[in-house]
Amino acid sequence: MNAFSSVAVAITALAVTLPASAQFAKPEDAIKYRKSALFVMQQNFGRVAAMAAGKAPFDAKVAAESAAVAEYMSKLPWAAFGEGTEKGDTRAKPELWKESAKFHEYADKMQAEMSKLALAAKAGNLDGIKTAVGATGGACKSCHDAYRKE
Ligand code: ASC
Repeated sequence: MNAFSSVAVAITALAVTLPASAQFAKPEDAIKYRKSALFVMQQNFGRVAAMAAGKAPFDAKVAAESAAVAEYMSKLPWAAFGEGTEKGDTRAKPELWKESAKFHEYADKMQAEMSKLALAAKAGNLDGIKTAVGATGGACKSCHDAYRKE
């Protein structure tokens, strides 16, 4: 590996691990952070989902931008589900902290589906967007069914 690629790898590692190592001053801040990230993600996903469902006119540029934002936001909530953040203004079930590996599998699955959606939207492919919206929504739902209180 040459000097340039080691620096590139180091920068990439930093960019990838930064959110995961995020620290919060208070548990309330972590809860607010993850809910905020999920809210911004949902608003952007929802805009694309409405187009996929024919409830909003298809605008390829808006879909691509919204899906890109949703994809980025999908990376952020997980660092804020640390120990000590299970109590407070949250609908997360306590099981989430006991089944951390399973929870992170759901989170990874959702991110993977959201990335496919961002790709389809970037390509301006409405059929691809429809498929990816279905898969992404399904990933959201299965985790909610497991770990979110009503
Ligand atoms: C959304 C949203 C969810 C998912 C889920 C899909 O827009 O807020 O929780 O999609 O409803 O089934």
